[in-house]
Amino acid sequence: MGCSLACLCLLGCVLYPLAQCTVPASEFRLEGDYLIGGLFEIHYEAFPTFHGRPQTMDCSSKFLILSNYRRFQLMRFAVAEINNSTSLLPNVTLGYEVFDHCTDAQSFSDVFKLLSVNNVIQPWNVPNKNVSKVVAVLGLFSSTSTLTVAPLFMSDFIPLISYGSSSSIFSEKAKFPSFLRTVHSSKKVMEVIVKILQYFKWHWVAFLYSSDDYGTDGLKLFIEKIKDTEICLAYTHSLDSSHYLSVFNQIDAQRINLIVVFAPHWHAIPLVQAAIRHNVTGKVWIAGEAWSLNKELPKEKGIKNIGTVIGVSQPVVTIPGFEDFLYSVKKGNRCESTEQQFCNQIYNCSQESADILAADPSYSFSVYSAVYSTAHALHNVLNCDFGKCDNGIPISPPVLLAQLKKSNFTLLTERVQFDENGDPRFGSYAVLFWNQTGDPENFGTCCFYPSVKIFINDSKIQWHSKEVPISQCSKDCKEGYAKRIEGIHQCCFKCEICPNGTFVNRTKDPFNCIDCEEHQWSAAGSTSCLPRTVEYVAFTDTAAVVILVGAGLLLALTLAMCVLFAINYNTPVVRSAGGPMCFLILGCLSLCSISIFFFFDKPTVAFCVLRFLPFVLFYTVCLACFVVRSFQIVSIFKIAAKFPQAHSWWMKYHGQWLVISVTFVIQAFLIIVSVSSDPPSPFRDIVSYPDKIILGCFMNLKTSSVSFVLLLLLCLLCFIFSYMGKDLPKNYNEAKAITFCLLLLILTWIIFTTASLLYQGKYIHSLNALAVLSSIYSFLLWYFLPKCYIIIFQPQKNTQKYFQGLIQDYTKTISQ
Ligand SMILES: *[C@@H]1O[C@H](CO)[C@@H](O)[C@H](O)[C@H]1NC(C)=O
Ligand SMILES: *[C@@H]1O[C@H](CO)[C@@H](O)[C@H](O)[C@H]1NC(C)=O
Ligand SMILES: *[C@@H]1O[C@H](CO)[C@@H](O)[C@H](O)[C@H]1NC(C)=O
Ligand SMILES: *[C@@H]1O[C@H](CO)[C@@H](O)[C@H](O)[C@H]1NC(C)=O
Ligand SMILES: *[C@@H]1O[C@H](CO)[C@@H](O)[C@H](O)[C@H]1NC(C)=O
Ligand SMILES: *[C@@H]1O[C@H](CO)[C@@H](O)[C@H](O)[C@H]1NC(C)=O
Ligand SMILES: *[C@@H]1O[C@H](CO)[C@@H](O)[C@H](O)[C@H]1NC(C)=O
Ligand SMILES: *[C@@H]1O[C@H](CO)[C@@H](O)[C@H](O)[C@H]1NC(C)=O
Ligand SMILES: *[C@@H]1O[C@H](CO)[C@@H](O)[C@H](O)[C@H]1NC(C)=O
Ligand SMILES: *[C@@H]1O[C@H](CO)[C@@H](O)[C@H](O)[C@H]1NC(C)=O
Ligand SMILES: CC(=O)N[C@H]1CO[C@H](CO)[C@@H](O)[C@@H]1O
Repeated sequence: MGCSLACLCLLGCVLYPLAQCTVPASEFRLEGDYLIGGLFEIHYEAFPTFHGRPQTMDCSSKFLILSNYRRFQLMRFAVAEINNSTSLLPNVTLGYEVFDHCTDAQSFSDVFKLLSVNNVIQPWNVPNKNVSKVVAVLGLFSSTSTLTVAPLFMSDFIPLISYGSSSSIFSEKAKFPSFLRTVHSSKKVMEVIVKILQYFKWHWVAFLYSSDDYGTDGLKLFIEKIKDTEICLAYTHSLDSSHYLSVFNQIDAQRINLIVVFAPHWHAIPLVQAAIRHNVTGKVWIAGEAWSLNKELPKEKGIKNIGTVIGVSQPVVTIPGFEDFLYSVKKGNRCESTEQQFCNQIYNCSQESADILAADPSYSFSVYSAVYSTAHALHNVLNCDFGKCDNGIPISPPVLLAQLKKSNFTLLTERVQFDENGDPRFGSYAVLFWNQTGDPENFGTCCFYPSVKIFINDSKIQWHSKEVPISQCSKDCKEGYAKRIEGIHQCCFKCEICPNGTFVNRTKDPFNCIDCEEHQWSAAGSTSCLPRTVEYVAFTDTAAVVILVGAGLLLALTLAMCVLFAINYNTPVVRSAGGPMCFLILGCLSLCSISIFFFFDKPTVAFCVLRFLPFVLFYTVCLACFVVRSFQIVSIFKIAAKFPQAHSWWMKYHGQWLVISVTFVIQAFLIIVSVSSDPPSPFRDIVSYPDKIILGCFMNLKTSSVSFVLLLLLCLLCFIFSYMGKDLPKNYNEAKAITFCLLLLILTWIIFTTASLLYQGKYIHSLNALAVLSSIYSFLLWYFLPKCYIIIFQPQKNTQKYFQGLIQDYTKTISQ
């Protein structure tokens, strides 16, 4: 019986009309034309216990959070200031109705009180429905509490202005249409934290969070923000259990030096105290704004051992007049007796004003601006102008909400505005550390508008390790080394040197060695590619000049020989040398030399064609001439005697010219076919030297090989006929000279081929030109020059008689 009575009593406290709660002197209430509802977690049950039956919350017995009480006083101060003001809401008194909301999900009496009119909660569609005097509600601090009560206000579009719930979910206007806040979303805070981590190059990070909506949202956002950065989340753990030792052990085992603690202070403080107790040393702690401005923790004994604490917070704003207000309020304060209060509007006022002032000052401006936003919106709805308002008109919540969203006024130094999600479009963050004296000291700021920018001056900061601590899984690679990931984290890697021909750009992609482009090269371990030098032999090069002079001399020599031969055309030496054929050979040799001029400078298609075409074509003719010459010599002395018919046929049909012409036509045809099917083309040799590109010509050996086979065939025939005539009379023994020339020719090309196998530099093309030149010279010097010598210096040997004598000698030896 007693029990059920007690239960009824408690229930009554929740639901019963709350007449006896109106105690005028209470801090929690102020009568006014319009009321602002307030929900403050002055007391808080951080670790709820299990109840076997329904119970009302008696908040005053819970853990007192002085910083929240300070915020509550700040709201009262703001309202008093607005009431005092003659420009803002003139002749309108603003009141408030505040409740202590000390649990996340168990206390709703305060919410119902705010929603009800005359202690009745009215359905939406009642006609002439009585409008509540509560125009907007300020609250709450914790994201979880806000999440549980917000839907009740959202259904009627009653503006709910939070000064502390930063969970990102509240930006979703589809779910929270009448929610606004004067604190930045955790999204922004995470951005700041990640910027700090990046600034100090801390890449190996532990993230400890509270398992409530604030912490889990923070974790989600953190993972999202570090996705495209070099930061690795090495370890995460929620803080609801108190097995801190195992958490610290794991963090130590993974050699993590950086711990982000994203939790309300009632979770963070026990953690840090445990860290001190368990001798955790040498860490960098990143404090979210929920505990970075805590007053007691930085003064705790042994806090310096745990390392350096860095925090983010809204800048501490001194609200002018607040201190005086607090002292004046507390001086005249009589502590009301408990019986007179409505539940959860009790505060055991044993605290001194100084203690309250010294409490964590964070979120001051949030509370202050929230009250002022409401006042300004009300001001606009009531058409306040020239010192008076349309006083007394009922305010419909959606109208006020619309004005709230349009807020645009200056408060202290900030211009207060909201973005389309009801998030603040003002304010900044301060980056601070806990200094030697246990005070938070700023060393950076972070601006949000138009984009997140961080300014850090770390010269002030005193690190526990004297220099900037590092938190990395693997040491950063040296320049030119690429990271090879080991395991699942991109922060753990081996360093591998990038081989030559590749480079690594650590800012762009530290994991891959990227191949240099074709026209570039790099040594092993490079960070960029260097352009290759393009090499070719210019006309001005010494080698080119020497060879070109040689070619010029050759032409002059050929011309001189032609003239000499023409003058002595009818002498036996010239006739034995071939007579008219001499001029053909000399002509062809000079035409061959055209090729030489195209082995220099940058090759073009024309150059490549001309390098090869004149030489092959006209050298074929030369060789054909020599074949014919040596054949004729042999045939005169050997075949004519045995096969007189064949000889006369040969003479009759000008067999020699026929052979030469046919060879010429065949070679010309072969060359035309090969050039037209796949013309020789300029070619950049990028293989032979890593740092050079050699310009040359590419010749398709498949199609042009027939031409060369023909040349070889002619050489071979030449050899055969020369060999057959090796014992002929001395003056007619051109065969020996031809053989020598051929040997020289073959030797030249063997030397060239060997050289080109060993050396691929730019001078290989000069060598090629030299080989061509030498091929031409070999005939000129060893075949024609001796004849010139005889013509000029031994005219006695250049007589019919002398020749006949030799032939007679020969016939004698044969017949012997
Ligand atoms: C309100 O005005 C009175 C008298 O002008 C002054 O004493 C009081 O400090 C003011 N209160 C605030 C909060 O400004
Ligand atoms: C102030 O409001 C009251 C009623 O709320 C009204 O009687 C009084 O005339 C108003 N004073 C001015 C200056 O508007
Ligand atoms: C509004 O309040 C008055 C008394 O304050 C009451 O008589 C009336 O019934 C209420 N209207 C509604 C719709 O609840
Ligand atoms: C911490 O260190 C102190 C002395 O440095 C030692 O007395 C204490 O036992 C240590 N505590 C733990 C939990 O290791
Ligand atoms: C207020 O708190 C003090 C100690 O902090 C305690 O002794 C006192 O009983 C409390 N009073 C009430 C009414 O709870
Ligand atoms: C806010 O007010 C200022 C000054 O009154 C004005 O310049 C600015 O355009 C306003 N901004 C918006 C978004 O209305
Ligand atoms: C710590 O910071 C406070 C406030 O920023 C400053 O007044 C104090 O001089 C600093 N202490 C040291 C040792 O730098
Ligand atoms: C950083 O702060 C130091 C003093 O703490 C000051 O001397 C220095 O000029 C500052 N550097 C910048 C870039 O602001
Ligand atoms: C580049 O590396 C390859 C393979 O290791 C090696 O054969 C070559 O000599 C190197 N070139 C240079 C220029 O170091
Ligand atoms: C690396 O990449 C970045 C971004 O693309 C570029 O700005 C930088 O110049 C590159 N560094 C080198 C050495 O190529
Ligand atoms: C002008 C006016 O009404 N000022 C009142 C504002 O509210 C405070 C109480 O918080 C009163 O003391 C002022 O008289």
